[in-house]
Amino acid sequence: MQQSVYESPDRNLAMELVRATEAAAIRAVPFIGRGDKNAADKAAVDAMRKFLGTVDFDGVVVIGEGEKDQAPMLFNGEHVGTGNGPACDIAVDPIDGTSLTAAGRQNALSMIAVADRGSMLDASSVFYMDKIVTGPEGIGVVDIRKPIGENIRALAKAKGKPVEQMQIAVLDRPRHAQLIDDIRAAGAGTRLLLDGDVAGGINAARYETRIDMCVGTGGSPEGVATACAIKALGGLIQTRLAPKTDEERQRGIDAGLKMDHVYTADELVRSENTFFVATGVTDGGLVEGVRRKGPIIRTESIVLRSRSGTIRRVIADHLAEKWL
Ligand code: VTB
Ligand code: MG
Ligand code: MG
Repeated sequence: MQQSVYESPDRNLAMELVRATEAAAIRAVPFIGRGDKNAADKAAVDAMRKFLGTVDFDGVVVIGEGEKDQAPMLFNGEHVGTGNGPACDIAVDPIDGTSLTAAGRQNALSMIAVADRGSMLDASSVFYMDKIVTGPEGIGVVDIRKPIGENIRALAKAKGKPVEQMQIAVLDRPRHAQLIDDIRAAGAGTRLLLDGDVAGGINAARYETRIDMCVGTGGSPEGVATACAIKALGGLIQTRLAPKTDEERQRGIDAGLKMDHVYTADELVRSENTFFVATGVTDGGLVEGVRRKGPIIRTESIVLRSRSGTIRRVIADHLAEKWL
């Protein structure tokens, strides 16, 4: 990796980033359950852009989620931050789960991942990737090229628990019908996600959750963002690009991406200095959603930093009068 001419992003950046995801989550609240996912996304995108503009760093958006769904987004190549300070790559999803938000369902969150400039894989030309994510026990044990049943058995053994107790998170999509059958046939249980395989992946890697593995085909942006989090959590992530058409495949190849290649965490994000921050929009398995408590708006966020391996939960009480 090319060494940045600026200093590396340091620990303080995490606290600055959490302000941006908090703002995006708070601004999305009026749109929860209102049926308009683009309006929710736009409110979050605008808030995130505005808050990031005040942060002392020189960020460039490598992955601004939204293109696949033709939703409002921070654009790939867009510069964010004051321009003073560390040069960083950014993967951002102002709302992961805009449909969840619009419907008033659980598990919508706002997230941003940051790493040293030039370190994130720009997978934007291919919208989907196959992914497998586990905790540290999966390293050297699980392999995306192997059948799912084999992976589940191997991970169960490494974790020292019966296969029957294994819980596998999968996006609930028609494309996963066979995968879901195979998981159940192996004797494990599925935890079907309506959206949000970033939170699913993090929960697979986190210590003390009920999810053992997150698997299936999901968004490429979410894959790179998840890798930033996994580098802090110490788990396993493997992905393989999953173009839907020959044309998309060729676009990926032209952009320098390797098809049929298993991308590891280190290939998805080459930096050892990654940050991952998420704030709940609606209540979820990773973080609670925004809630109003009289004069206060309360947010819950998770802040991960790979250098230290720390996971922090940040509960913030914001004065409602300043926001409304
Ligand atoms: C997933 C999921 C996201 O997009 O990555 C996904 O984690 C996959 O695409 O929350 P499809 O929805 O087309 O299956 C989201 O659902 C939305 O960004
Ligand atoms: Mg989104
Ligand atoms: Mg998303």
